[in-house]
Formats: sequence, structure tokens, C-alpha cells
Amino acid sequence: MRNRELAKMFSHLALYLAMRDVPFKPQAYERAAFALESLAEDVQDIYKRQGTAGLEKIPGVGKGIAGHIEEYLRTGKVRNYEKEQKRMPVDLDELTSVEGVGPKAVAELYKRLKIKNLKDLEKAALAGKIRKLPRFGAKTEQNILQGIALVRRSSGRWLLGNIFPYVQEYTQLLQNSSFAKEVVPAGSFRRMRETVGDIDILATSKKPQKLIDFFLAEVKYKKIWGKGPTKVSVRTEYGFDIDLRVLPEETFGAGLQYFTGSKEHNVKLRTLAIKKGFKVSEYGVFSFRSGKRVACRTEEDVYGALGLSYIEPELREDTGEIEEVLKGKSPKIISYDSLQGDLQVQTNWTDGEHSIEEMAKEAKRQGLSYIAITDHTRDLAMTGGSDEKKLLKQMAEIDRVNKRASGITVLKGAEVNIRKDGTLDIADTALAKLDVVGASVHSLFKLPKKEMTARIIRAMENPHVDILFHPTGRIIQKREPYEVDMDAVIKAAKRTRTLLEVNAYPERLDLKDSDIRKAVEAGTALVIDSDAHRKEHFSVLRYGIAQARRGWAKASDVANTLPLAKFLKKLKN
Ligand code: DGT
Ligand code: CA
Ligand code: CA
Ligand code: ZN
Repeated sequence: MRNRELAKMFSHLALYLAMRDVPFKPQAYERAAFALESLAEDVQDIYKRQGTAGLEKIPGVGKGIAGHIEEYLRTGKVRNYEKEQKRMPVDLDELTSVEGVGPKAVAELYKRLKIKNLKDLEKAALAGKIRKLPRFGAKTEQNILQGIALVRRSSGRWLLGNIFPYVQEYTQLLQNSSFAKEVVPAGSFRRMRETVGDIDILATSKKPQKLIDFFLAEVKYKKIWGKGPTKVSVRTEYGFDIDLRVLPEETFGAGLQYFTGSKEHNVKLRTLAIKKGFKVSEYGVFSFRSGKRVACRTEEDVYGALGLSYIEPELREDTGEIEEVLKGKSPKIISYDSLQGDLQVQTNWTDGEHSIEEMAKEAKRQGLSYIAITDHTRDLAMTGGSDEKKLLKQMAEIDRVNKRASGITVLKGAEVNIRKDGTLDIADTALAKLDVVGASVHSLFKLPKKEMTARIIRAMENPHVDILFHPTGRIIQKREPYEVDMDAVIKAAKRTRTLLEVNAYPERLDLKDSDIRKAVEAGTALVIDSDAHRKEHFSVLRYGIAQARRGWAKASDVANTLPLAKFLKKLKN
């Protein structure tokens, strides 16, 4: 599909234009990039069928951008984009992956120091050249070096939420071939780890070689790492690797169990198997006594042979799950369809894309029965954050939407900012009028641990604050979590009856799995929210649920699995 190539180009064009302060256009290009990325149909097909008129019907695509798409489909390039690249031949993705380096900084760094990529950037920073630039300074230079280190440490791993659509696509592709029977993604993806190193796909087939040839013919790849009669390993056009393995049907359960991992879980399982007189490998489960293979068609067979009940993939990290099922207590974790509400939703009243009504309709379509509108407040001025007056106006609009809507309830909320001293940027009298208040830290991320912890706990002590949003502030691969005593926060949340958020946004996943586990063990209640900024974002809820599952959360640990009336009783007032 050309959709993704075009999306990438438009997001680069947005950056190039933002460098020169061109008004409105960057947002238009960004919108087009997003539209193309989430478009199910190939633009090429749309163009063939309906020409430019068809392209212009894609939401977010106007005349100008449709022209670019047409040019690209006809000639393989877009002259405007080539011109920009020629003027500033930099690796935009690499440079902007560093926290704090935006389009403006990229332009400055190129003009003054000819910095084109991460390597140049690091060299210049280490040589102390960046601190000498106007508007940069020693502190920025230090932050850039820290940012580079983080990018390096996480390089080669992909965010679960970013890789998910691709895995679905490849799985579907294989499934649709006449050579495949079962197709299942395994590895860290199946365990729903927050980042994934490579994609492992397993299949059964009567004709393994044919399936592998089919895969190689259909998938655009840059490199083949290795190829055999039942296995192939490639680097795809997008830069990530896929291992495809074709396994025999009779032992598929053993193969799936093995290649789902984790390695640590498998080691523990094999040790246990030996004690019980079995050898477990990717090829099957064998009895030492008879030398014979026992049933291992499914994973249930494999675990069953060892006297264990099935263990969900998200739990397979050797963090006590095997011991737990040995005691006969397999953890009953939250299921993917159990959320009834979403408590963090932004709209076009601030930095979201869609209206309150559009978000409500989409939430309903996704099976939710309530959402809270939580637009930003005053201190986040760049988002057009609400003050008390704007909040009142928005509440009136929510009343109107609720009157028209059926099957979904819109709650009045806000995402208020926690100031340095733990007070909030909206007066209590205004907060008292809202149904749900979420509070978050959006500034001064580098406070010392003690101060940060006290700041957050003070905010949770506010009788109007119902939820602590994205409790550690991390952006995966981009910003470290702030220093905070998580045990103390979890304890305070329980004492003050503040819900802790599991923010499902792919870059956040905050709380993360291990912190969720701590909260669950402490009996502190959670909510899983999308942090949606546009309609399409409700789908990210599954990543939050996945992390909650990895943190052993049961449905009863998560307040928004409750129907609305019961959920409201969980709140402070
Ligand atoms: P990743 O790709 O780094 O996100 O993590 P995984 O868990 O997908 O690891 P990967 O792709 O290297 O291997 C897939 C699975 O295969 C892994 O979860 C467990 C199994 N596996 C691979 N190598 C070994 C090994 O040396 N020993 C054992 N016991 N299992 C292995
Ligand atoms: Ca893998
Ligand atoms: Ca692999
Ligand atoms: Zn926030």
C-alpha cells in the first residue's frame, strides 16, 4: 500500500513547514498523514476508481493534498517534498525522536552546525557546540545528550500500539492465502509487552514451502536474514523484522507455547516438567518413561500434561504465574471486552480533533456506555486550556449533547494541572460542579523525588480529584518517568480514594505493568483510559487492558468495568 509512504511524506512536509512558521498548513498535512495512515483502502485503488474526486473525499484531504497524492501515484515522487529535502537534507525521524528537538531546533541545528542525523547531533553536543548557539544553552545540550542516550537504548524496539496494525495486516495476509491453516502471532507481541523487538508469526500448513514463497511474494522486504523449508526471517520495508515459522499441526501447541515465551517462563516450565517426568521443547512434550510424545496439539494440552491449567500469554514472564497455577489459583485477569466507560477524552474544545458529540457517538459505537470529557485546563495554555468560565460553557454543551444522545452518557470532567506545590490550576468551587476530575503533572518534571511525591499526594488529597492521570509522566522511548515514590503514591491513592489511571495511549502506557501489579496487590483501584484526542483513538484502550492483564489486574480492580451508576459511587463525592 502506498498509504503509509504518503503518510510519512506528509508528516515530514508538516515538519518542514513548521520550521518556517507557515500558519495552518502543518496541521493540514498532519491531518492528511493521519487520515492516510488509518485509511483501510489503498489510495491507489481509490484513485483508479474515482480519480482526484475520490481522493478529495478522504477526510482531511483537500484539493492541494489530493494533487500531491495524484502526483505521487503517477510519478513516484512529489516535487514540493523533493525541494524541501534538497534545501535541508536531514533525517527528520531520527532527529525529532530526541525529546525536546522539534522542527525549529532541527532547522537551527542544520543551518548553524550542518547537523543531519543523530550521530552529528551527538558529536556536536559532546564537543560543546550546541550550548554556544543562541536559544540553546548548556542545559539544553545536556538534555539533548540524555535524549540521545534514551533513543539509543530503545532503538530496535517498536511500540506495541504502533506495531499492532502491521501484525494484524500480516496475519490477515497469511490467513487469506490458500496454503495456511492456522496463523498466530507469538513472542513478545502475543504477551503484549509495551515494546516489541521482532514479530514472530507461527502457522500450520500442508505446504510450508508454498506458504513461505507466498509470504515473500506478498511482503515488501529490504533484506532476507535467512530462509529454510519451514522458516523465513525478513526485514520489512518498514524496518522491523518478522520471523515466520511453519509448524506441524500435531505439535502446534508445543511450538506456540515455546515461541510465545518468555524465555524465563519457558525455563521455569521446563524445570517443572523434568520434575514431573516430561521433556518440553518446541517439538512437543515427551514422557521420559515411555519416550513417547503426549498430546500437544494445543497449549492447553501442553500445560495440562504438566498438571497446570492454561496460563494467559500476558502473564508468562516468570513473575510468579507458574507458582500461582501450581497452587490451583490461576489469576482471573480482566478480559478485553470488559470496559464500560472511558474517563479521559479530549475534544476540539482544546487540543482534540473532534467535537463532544462526535466523540460520544464513536464511544458508543465502540461499545462504551459512558465517557468523561476531560479537556485541558488553564496552565496548558498552548492547548487553549479551559478556565472556570470556559468549563461552565462546556458543561452546558455537554447537557445539550446528553439530551440528544441515547445509549451513552457524557460526564463533565477536566484534566487539571498539578502545580509545583500540589495545588491545582482550577478553583475548587468550579471542580465541585464537575462529575469527574483527573489531575496530572504537566510541568516541572525534574523535581526531586521527595518533592514530586509530596506534590502528587497533596493533589490526591483534594476532595475533588477523582483520578490521577498518567501517574509517572513517562513517554516510552522519549521521556523517562519522573522521580516519584510509587509505593507511597499507591498507598495515598487508596487512603484518599483516588483512582490511579492506566493510560492506554501507546507512547504512555502509564501506569506500566509492574506498577499496576503493585497497585493491585495493595488493593488500590484503577481506571483504564484512552486519552483519546480524536475518534480513532478509542481503539487504544486494548493496549491499556493488555498492560492491566500483564499487571494481574482483575475486572474488579478496574473501576470503569462498572456500569455508570456503580462507577459514580466509586468517586469521592
Ligand atoms: P522480543 O522479540 O525481543 O520483543 O522478545 P520475544 O520474547 O519475542 O523474543 P524472541 O523473538 O527472541 O523469541 C521468541 C520466543 O521464542 C521467546 O519469547 C521465547 C522463545 N525463545 C527464543 N529463544 C529462546 C531460548 O534461547 N530459550 C528459550 N527457552 N526460549 C527461547
Ligand atoms: Ca519477538
Ligand atoms: Ca524472533
Ligand atoms: Zn495529560
